[in-house]
Amino acid sequence: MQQWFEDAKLGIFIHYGIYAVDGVAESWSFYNGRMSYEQYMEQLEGFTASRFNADEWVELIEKSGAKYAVLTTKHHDGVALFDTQYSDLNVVKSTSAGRDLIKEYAEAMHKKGLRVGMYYSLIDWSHPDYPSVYEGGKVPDDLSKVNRFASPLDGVQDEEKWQKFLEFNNNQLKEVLTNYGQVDLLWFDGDWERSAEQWNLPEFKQYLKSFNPDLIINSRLQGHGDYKTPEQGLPITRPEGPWEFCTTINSSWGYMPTDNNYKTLNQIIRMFCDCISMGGNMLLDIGPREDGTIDQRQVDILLGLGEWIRTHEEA
Ligand code: FUL
Repeated sequence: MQQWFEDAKLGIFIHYGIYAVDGVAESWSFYNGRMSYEQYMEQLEGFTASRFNADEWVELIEKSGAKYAVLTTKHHDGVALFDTQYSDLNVVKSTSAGRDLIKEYAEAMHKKGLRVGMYYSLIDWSHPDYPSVYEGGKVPDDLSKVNRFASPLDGVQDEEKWQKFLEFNNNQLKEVLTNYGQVDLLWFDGDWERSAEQWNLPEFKQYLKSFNPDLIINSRLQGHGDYKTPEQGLPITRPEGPWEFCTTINSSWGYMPTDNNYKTLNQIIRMFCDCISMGGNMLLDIGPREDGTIDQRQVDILLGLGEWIRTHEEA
């Protein structure tokens, strides 16, 4: 494990995407039938990033005391925040934002000397070659019939399509890992829908590391990652090996104005202490609004945590 990660203690997770337009759950809102896929995708029209300023984000990240950040380059909905030649479903081509937000983020992070993390969902519920929920271009009426978390998806998988989908992931990941300067960490998600064999592991991991041998990869890779990623709840006993605990500030990963279930600064500080005293890093999530601004309550938590860290570092 790279020393920088062991020393970091705090990272900021950022779930930014079209789901912030209506303030609904990232990807899951259509997957779970809360809204139709078509309705969900209408949010593309409302996504502007009109006040997105990567330097301001990074200044906040730095002030929080974090040494790295992880930004959603593409969630399970398949909408990329970067300029990808492999799908038009990206904010440059399909929203009025018309900008490569990952480029601006990476540049701003590099300028400040912070470590750059990229979240990438292995599953893509919009991709025609990904036969899960969106098989045949339609969300099935009865979602319970869809094999959601089991793997492999026997009978649903067309081998030729699957190979095409893996190639698509490889191509997009090459873009993420080579178009934006050094990427220090890759944060996968969604591995649960397929087996290690189907994700072509361990070759897939070797492929990723060929772009940067120092690249750190999280554990959501069917056991082939570099560190463990417990989510929303701190482990009771110290996990073996490097690990990182990810958590939301309220109860949502993305921007959800109706979610007022905010943790207090004291609760966040307490979680942070528990986490680092067991040798972990904390990856604290924020969910910016569609225009790129951040709710003041989230800003205040980050600033408060940073102040606490600085005071206690000196003590
Ligand atoms: C989960 C995802 O399904 C959530 O939407 C979120 O991105 C969280 C960090 O990981 O597995």
